[in-house]
Amino acid sequence: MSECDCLNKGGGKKAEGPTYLGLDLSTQQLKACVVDDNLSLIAEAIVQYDTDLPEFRTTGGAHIDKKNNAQITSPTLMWVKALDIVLDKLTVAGVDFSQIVAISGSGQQHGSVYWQKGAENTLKSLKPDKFLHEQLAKSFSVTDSPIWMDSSTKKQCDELEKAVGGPLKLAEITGSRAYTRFTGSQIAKVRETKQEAYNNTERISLVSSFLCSLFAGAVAPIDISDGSGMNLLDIKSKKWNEALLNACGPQLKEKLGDPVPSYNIVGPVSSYFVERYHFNNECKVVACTGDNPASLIGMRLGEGWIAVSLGTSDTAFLWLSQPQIVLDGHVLCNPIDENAWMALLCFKNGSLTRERIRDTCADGSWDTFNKLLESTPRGNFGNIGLYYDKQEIIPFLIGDYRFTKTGCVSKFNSPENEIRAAVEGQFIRIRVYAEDFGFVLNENTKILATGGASKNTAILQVLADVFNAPVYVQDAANSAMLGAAFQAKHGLMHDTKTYLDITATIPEPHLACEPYADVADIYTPMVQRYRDIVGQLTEKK
Ligand code: ADP
Ligand code: XUL
Repeated sequence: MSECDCLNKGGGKKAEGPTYLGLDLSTQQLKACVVDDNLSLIAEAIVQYDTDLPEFRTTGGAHIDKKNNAQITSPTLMWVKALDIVLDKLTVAGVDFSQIVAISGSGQQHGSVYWQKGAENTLKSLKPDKFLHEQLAKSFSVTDSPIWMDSSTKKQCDELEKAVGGPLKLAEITGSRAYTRFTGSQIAKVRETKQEAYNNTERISLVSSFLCSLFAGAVAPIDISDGSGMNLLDIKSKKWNEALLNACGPQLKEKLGDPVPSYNIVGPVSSYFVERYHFNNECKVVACTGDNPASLIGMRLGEGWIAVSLGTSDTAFLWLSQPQIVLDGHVLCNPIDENAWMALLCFKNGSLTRERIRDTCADGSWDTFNKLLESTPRGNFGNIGLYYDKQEIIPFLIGDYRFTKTGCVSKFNSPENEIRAAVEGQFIRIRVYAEDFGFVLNENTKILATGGASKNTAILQVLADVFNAPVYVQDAANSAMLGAAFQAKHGLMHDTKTYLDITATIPEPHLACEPYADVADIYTPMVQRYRDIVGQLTEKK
């Protein structure tokens, strides 16, 4: 059975009371789930873009420009078509849409959608007897949305930093220095390179607020948490920064609309969904947010916990009670509590790089990959590998780099050395930047893992060893999708119940791996060697 056929994974459970719909419009797939009033999963469906929508010819959900491989986009209409399909899959799974009282969603962060003039009218008058994708085919002034993998906006980043007095100042205002994938520089590039399209754009959405707009039947506001991934929002006042807006494009404030708290109710579900899928017309649409903020909602992180998401990107994040100013990493507004923030580190070369090493060293099989990984000792005889298929965010490097104890080599002795070097290198990288950010790693640290690779215990064992901390997992590996469903309930109940009350019913995470006793002796020096290697490599550039 393919992943896409795994419908109604809750075993066809029927909910008695109200239910909540959560979606995650991620890089490689659109996932949707329905949870009951206790937040237990009752149905789930997935649309994998590459295989379920082959007509868009994506690889890993994206198009890499042939002439400029820093330019990476996804067809906006593919996401619309994916929503048509995922809702049909939920229907086949027996979901009763009339029981759903609230909907929310999460989206890959930073990507942008350009609504053509007149698109909002189309959204408001959708015909229930037609698919969304048929009706919205001409609604986008830029048909290929720039996504978070893009790194083609260096020039616009420099201009943004200049507009407010340098990288540190930009980080102080927006929580991040200028990053190429952040939406401000992406919008500035569209304005410069596709002027007519920019002028024909009535509204600009993030991927999350775009998903929300489809359900709301009107262009939905951007929430403050995903909005903090744009280099445009003041993360303390929660308002757009005028100087930064002006640096990116004319009338940008009108095109973006005012940002809202992440748990905000945007409005009732559009009549399209009431008539086509029999949603209740009282069903509310709650603002959608970024996938990392949504994961924070789905993971219910307590004190001492660090979340590590092993998806298309590898990310690490935690709850922050105060914003701090950092150059490597991001501070975002918190999606649950308006008086808190979250720390985020993102590494572009996550699962797709592990897949590349699996394909070259383990015949494309995770089982073989795991056997080879487990057959090598912790520390890998001193071999360290850095594998950056795409321009990495931190460290700013691209390419493969292999080091034995004695120096740089072009190849390791065996596939198992290469596999362990790749996995250890990825987790040492997360540890180094987490420590630099100020994440405290001590005997109380616990890691909560999520994302596609978190079902792989051999990989999680390396994570536990490198961090010298136990790794836990939740029953469902997709915390962003679940977090969106939880946010639907949180948004609906926000005036009367706290997030902690609402999520009190979710099961505690369970222990997946504990670190071996010898790991501090092995990895403390390796972390230092990695720092030295990165120092040398980045200095050379
Ligand atoms: P996204 O970031 O698009 O939401 P996911 O979190 O769903 O992605 O992760 C997708 C990735 O999960 C795939 O690219 C795949 O490499 C990885 N994955 C799936 N199963 C395994 C496994 N058993 N071992 C390691 N990685 C896996
Ligand atoms: C976070 C980031 C990625 C995307 C896609 O800053 O760029 O994690 O959200 O998952």
